[in-house]
Amino acid sequence: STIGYEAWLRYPQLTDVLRIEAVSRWSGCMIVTEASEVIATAAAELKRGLERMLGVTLAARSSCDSGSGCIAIGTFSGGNESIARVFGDSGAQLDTGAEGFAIRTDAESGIIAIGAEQPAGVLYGVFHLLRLIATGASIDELDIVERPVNTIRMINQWDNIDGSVERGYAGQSIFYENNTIKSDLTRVEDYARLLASSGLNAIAINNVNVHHHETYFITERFLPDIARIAGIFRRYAIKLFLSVNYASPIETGELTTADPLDADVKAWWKAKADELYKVIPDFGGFLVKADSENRPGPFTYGRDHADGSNMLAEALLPHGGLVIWRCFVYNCKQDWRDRKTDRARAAYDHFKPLDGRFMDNVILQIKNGPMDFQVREPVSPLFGALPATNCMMEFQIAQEYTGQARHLCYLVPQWKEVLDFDTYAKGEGSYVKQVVDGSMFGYKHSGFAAVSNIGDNANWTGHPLTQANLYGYGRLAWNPELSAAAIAEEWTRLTFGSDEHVVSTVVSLLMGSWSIYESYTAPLGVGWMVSPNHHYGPDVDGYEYSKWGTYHFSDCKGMGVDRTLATGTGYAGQYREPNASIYGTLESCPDELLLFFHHVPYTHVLHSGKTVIQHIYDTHFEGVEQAEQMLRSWNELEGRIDTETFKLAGDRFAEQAEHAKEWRDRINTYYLRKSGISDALDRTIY
Ligand code: GCW
Repeated sequence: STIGYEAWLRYPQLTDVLRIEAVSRWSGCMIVTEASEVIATAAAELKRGLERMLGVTLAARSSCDSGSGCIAIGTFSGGNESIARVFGDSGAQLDTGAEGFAIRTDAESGIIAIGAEQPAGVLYGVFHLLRLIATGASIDELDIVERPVNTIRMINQWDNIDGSVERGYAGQSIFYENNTIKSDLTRVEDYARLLASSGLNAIAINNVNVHHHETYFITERFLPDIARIAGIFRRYAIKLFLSVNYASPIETGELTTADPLDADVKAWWKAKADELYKVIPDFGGFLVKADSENRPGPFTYGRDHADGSNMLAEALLPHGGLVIWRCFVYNCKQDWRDRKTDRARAAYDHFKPLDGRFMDNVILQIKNGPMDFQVREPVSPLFGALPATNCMMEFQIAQEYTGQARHLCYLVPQWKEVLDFDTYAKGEGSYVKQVVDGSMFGYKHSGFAAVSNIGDNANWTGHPLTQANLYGYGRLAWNPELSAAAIAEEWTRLTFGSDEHVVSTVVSLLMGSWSIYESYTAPLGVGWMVSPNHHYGPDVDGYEYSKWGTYHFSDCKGMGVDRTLATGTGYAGQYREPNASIYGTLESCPDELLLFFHHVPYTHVLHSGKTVIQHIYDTHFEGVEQAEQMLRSWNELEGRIDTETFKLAGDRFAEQAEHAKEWRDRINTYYLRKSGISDALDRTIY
């Protein structure tokens, strides 16, 4: 079936007669005069969406004599008379920017006009109008101006050429198989539609861990095929980026060094850039994971991240390309006996001293937290600490540590908390969202990136409801002010239609899911406790004596990581005041992050009034009950949504409820044994 495949672009036929009439009144024809690729895409999308919702054929005309009840799309200066009539000279003054749009219902001329400065804006405007219609909004009096808050709104694929997807939980790659680029790229095109419709405009199509074969993506061996992929995304106004291997000159056997200050290395990358832009003139640039988790980088040559990234940036500069350089740099061969080294500190310690040394076309991509996409982490202290360096956010949609595609964990509320975090970089009210949208420090380039959660599963994401994370990410990158609940509702209506019982149930399932997942997994911000390597399921000590810098330090008296300045690793001191003191002081540290910042006895009393140990027991029992409740709520929707989706999600909710028990029992038993303190409510702990 195509239901999951079409995701939020199903546009089911409207059923309410009045509603059909109200929309049909404006759907006499489509007026489109421009021939650009992206406008052609916009026209095709409008036609398809409206035809599906109304069950009629939408004729495309270059002008409309009847002059009434039509939708006109085009750029302000593109020669579409209807656009000119509705927006007049004001079009250019609407300040829609390079990617924004205006939509206006003009009663006088009987036209709904979607106008923009550039074709991309027209495409976003079309998707916006379709969204309004599909979610039941009136279109009789529209007067909308929208422009994206963030200029880079990017997806990172962690896909490998052998067809596997690193941290992918929804099947194999849609791009690659058997060490080649797929010949049939239909799914890539359908993916481009999903991305563009949620507002995204950039994609890096290969894993940041660039292995041997993928190193050749930037050579003639693969470039013709990469150009095909770029061509598909171009039609949806999405720019293509590639992850590159820092040691490419060596790996390809052409040079013996990758030293960024070496003249031959510089020349190699310059020639590479020239070659690339010949084939893909609008190529976005490079995404780089260097000196991180055993990937090569400038450290080998005694150079730093500024030397390394600037060398690549110089090669791309004449072509307008960007270098997106990741800050996920830490010692992954730590000795657990070494209590001084703190992985949480690493990104700040590496990059803060380099502020101001990066070229204008370099952007640092910083993970939302200092560790690695845990269910709960503080916000990375690098946000706000780099006034003279372009920065962007990295989120992970894939749910590597948050139940993968098997547990429901709607992450938009978590991302919102990160974006709304006050860094105090310029005094109170200096939010992370203003750092990454570039406005706080006047960055030249900035925005959002996130690791995708899609694969070749029929419904893209495995779990039918985690499509909401992909959609929500795009919407939030467009406008971080949208609320998590509003995005959830929008997604639900687009996906499941307007049955109010379905809408309210699905929205509350989504909205409750992050907190439920947190309750039965690692407590109070301490993180990890997952099975090593694959990261699914509980293993309290799985990472306790490992080299990865991921510890909870539980003993018979207490648990947690002392990251205070006074007695711990000093990580808390990387924040500006008052955050440094709030986190660094036991009394003021928020409960949910307590064990990230402090080592406390099990009998420590939280702000909630409970002891740490009782909190652990209570949340784990409650978390399981809530997971079971999710399954029951879902089951009440039987008959109200298609049977396939109903069954697929139902199976996942059942698995989640079962697996939550495994989490509960492992963690509760572990801490009962460690602490010797029994549950005040005397429930079963093994
Ligand atoms: O989250 C961790 C993952 C790795 C990943 C790495 C990174 C791509 O476990 O699989 O590698 O982060 O972000 O580079």
